[in-house]
Amino acid sequence: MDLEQLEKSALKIRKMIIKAIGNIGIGHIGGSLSIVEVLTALYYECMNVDPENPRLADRDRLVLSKGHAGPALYAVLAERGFFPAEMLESLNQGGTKLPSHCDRRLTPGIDMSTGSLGQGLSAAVGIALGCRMNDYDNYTYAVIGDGESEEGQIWEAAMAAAHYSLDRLIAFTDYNKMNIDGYTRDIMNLDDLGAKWSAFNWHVQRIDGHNIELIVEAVERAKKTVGRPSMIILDTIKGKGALFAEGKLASHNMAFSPEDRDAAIATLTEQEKSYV
Ligand SMILES: Cc1ncc(C[n+]2csc(CCOP(=O)(O)OP(=O)(O)O)c2C)c(N)n1
Ligand SMILES: [Mg+2]
Repeated sequence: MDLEQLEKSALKIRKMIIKAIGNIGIGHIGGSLSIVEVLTALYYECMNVDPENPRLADRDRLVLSKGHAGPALYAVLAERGFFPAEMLESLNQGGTKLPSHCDRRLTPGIDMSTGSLGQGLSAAVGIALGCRMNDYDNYTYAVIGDGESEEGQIWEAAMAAAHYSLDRLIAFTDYNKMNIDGYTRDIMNLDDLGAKWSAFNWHVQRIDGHNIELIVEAVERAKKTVGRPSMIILDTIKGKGALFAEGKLASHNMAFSPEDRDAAIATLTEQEKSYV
């Protein structure tokens, strides 16, 4: 897909997320909207997945370690044909296959259950090790939060991935500078995050996390890295693309009105029109 089409898809996915969360009036809108571009780049361009066969043994895998951003991944999976888009209307409601946090037993295309922060990267390390033992020619991706990076288990996983030279593990940090109720610099300063991952012997890149072209290029470089896992730090804005949420600490798990929902969707529809 060309870049313009990818960017247009990202706008559509933003609208789907706002609509799905807006349907119940509250949810993790901020951290969902900050990862739209990375998920679009991965599922439309970088990953080898088959929506008809979501459990193929040698597929690429993604662990959304910041599992509260499930709605973003659901929108992308729906758009890619893993399940009908109408299912998004059941988000986080009784009996749904789309709970607010990812559950691999319920949702086609979800590779790991997540939500207890800190654990997902360890799961991704185990998955990457298992795939290598099976001689699969695939990649394991993980998306972690910056607030999540304050968890000690992240750094145990970082050490293990380097120890086992997992060069088919490619992780992203959604560096939106915000935790649940404050800025990461105030809660637990991550300081020079890139230097930390480098010190753990990861290949490190840092890019604008809302630029799909840069994300695809960074993944290409990560795939060429031999003998070390890769960390791609994404500078992002929490709540990106929805006026009522963008750049706001309160966007973490936010209630918003149907009027705010409709205004945000209308703005995105206008932006879509600038694409053919
Ligand atoms: C082990 C654990 N502790 C606390 C929480 C509650 N919690 C949910 S989201 C969140 C904030 C995480 O911040 P970050 O990783 O930066 O997420 P983002 O900004 O991307 O939404 C917290 C503390 C949790 N889910 N798991
Ligand atoms: Mg954050």
